[in-house]
Amino acid sequence: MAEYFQGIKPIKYEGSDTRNPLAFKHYNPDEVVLGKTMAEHLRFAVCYWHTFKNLGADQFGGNTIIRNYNASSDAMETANMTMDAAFEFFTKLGVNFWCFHDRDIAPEADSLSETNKRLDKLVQKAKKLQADTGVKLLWGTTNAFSHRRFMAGAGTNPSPKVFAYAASQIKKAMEITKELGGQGYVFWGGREGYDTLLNTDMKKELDHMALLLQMAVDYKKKIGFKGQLYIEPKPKEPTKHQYDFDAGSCFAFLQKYNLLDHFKMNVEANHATLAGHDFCHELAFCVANGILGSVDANRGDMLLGWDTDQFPTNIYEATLAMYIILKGGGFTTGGLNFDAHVRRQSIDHVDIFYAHIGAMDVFARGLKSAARMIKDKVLENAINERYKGWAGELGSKIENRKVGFEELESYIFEHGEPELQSGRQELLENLLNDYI
Ligand code: XLS
Ligand code: NI
Ligand code: NI
Repeated sequence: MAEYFQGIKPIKYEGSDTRNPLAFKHYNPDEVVLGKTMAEHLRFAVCYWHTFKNLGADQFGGNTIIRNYNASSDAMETANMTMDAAFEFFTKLGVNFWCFHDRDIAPEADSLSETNKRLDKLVQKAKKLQADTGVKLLWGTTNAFSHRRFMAGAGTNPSPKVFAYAASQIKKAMEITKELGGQGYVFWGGREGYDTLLNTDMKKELDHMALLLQMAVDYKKKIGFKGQLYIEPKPKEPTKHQYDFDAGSCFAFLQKYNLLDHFKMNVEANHATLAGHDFCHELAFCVANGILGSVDANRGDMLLGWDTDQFPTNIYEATLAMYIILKGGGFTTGGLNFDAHVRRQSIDHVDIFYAHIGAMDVFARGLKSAARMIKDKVLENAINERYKGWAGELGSKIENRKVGFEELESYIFEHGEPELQSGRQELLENLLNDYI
């Protein structure tokens, strides 16, 4: 088989003193941290769409990146070469998982049935490559947002015929995800929102979006797909407003439509910031409500207000994120998927290696620091101390609904002003920095 990433050998852990830019300084897959290996904790995945299909185009200019696996004028041949290159990359990088949209791996044909036949060919190829390399599928998904038929949404489209098309695509994408042993399936509603309220029946659209998800749940049961379903919140872009705005609005939506038992969240760092939150807020909200599933690990740029999908580099944020994830019980079906692409000027194939190595090292450092914080109970002790009143007599009476407004009023009449305590934010910030 052709070698696409020539001159690059499998990436190894060499420790923090190495000067080799093509080695891990912190990610040591077999090193045990809190009872599990780093590979088991972090469950890194490479995404197909950005890493192999992104060629540097932006709103103002076309492709800048030329790939040797993208060289054929025949779309199916290109698809085959791209997949060979992808598995060579996964193997050389040493990740255990990948993620893809149906349309990433096989080009559309003139009809859905022809498109599905093309897809089947690439799925068989992926199945073989997975078996040969041991790389597994973290999650699959469908692209129901790029083609012009989806310009007004998929499940929220004003036309039932487009709804039917989206349903057919999801049906097939769930089948192939099952065929490839996928551990999850993601719904990202790129165009499930609106561009203007002037042409939008919001109630109808929300009801229809729920119907599409309910049908997906039914079909999942029917085919016996055991993977976890995820919703990936994002507040906007490409729409002005996306209904899956953030984890909080998805949580409310799932409850309203009786879908909560079937879905967890796939939290993307850059989407959190677009929603006016931060990555850790979204993670903490999900942990607090038992809906954390998986993570799209990337970052935005403070000065650019869109989904720039850059590789994560912030050790501080990765430490707190890993702390929240570990305290939430860690990943089960999910993992850290690098939904990120190299910058437009990073045109060499070595750049996608640097990007992933750096990002993996950032989360490996985050994991190790978070594990030490957990062992030392730094935040845990401070939080327990802060809430300790709730373990006392008054607190437990309130929590167990033994008292109401009248009893609480009498209590205050009798005991007077509550005593106050410091929030200790600066001390805790200093302590966190000590662990990084
Ligand atoms: C786009 C999303 C997308 C999903 C998968 O902003 O992040 O890439 O992860 O459809
Ligand atoms: Ni994403
Ligand atoms: Ni995104």
